[in-house]
Amino acid sequence: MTTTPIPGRPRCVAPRRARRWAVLLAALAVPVAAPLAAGPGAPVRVTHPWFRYLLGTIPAGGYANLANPNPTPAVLVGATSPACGAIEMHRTESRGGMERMVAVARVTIPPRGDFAFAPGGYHLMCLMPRMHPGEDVSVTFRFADGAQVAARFAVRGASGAPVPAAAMKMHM
Ligand SMILES: [Cu+2]
Repeated sequence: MTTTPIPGRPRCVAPRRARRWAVLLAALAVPVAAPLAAGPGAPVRVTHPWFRYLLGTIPAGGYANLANPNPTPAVLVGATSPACGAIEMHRTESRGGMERMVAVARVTIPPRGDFAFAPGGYHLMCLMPRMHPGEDVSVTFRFADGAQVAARFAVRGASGAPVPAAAMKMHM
């Protein structure tokens, strides 16, 4: 599966070396998550989920808040959606005034804590998006313990503002 770079636009994928480091660091950062602790807890709660959609040829950023109601960490290892060719988890870094995105393999939601995918920080990167502003599309989060949590993501346009119902039929 490949994406076609848009001339003049940076591809939204991390350089291979950065990605390897990100995977390694992510692996080190997870303290062998709660080995066989308590059984499956309550599902992680997903609130305010939305995508910023630009064009079908440009990855769409996905944002949401994830709340872990359990006394053990929840380790998110990926997400899928029928509206995306693939979903990567990215972190935006700024270094020397330059912003770039680094792919991360996993994200840990602390016990009874929250984790935010938000503009300028961690986000879901929906590659080859198939969606239109005004719709909502399904995303399934996958966790290290095998749990899956589905959420409906509202699709917004470039501004990130909620799309009024009247605009829904226009599909941009
Ligand atoms: Cu990204």
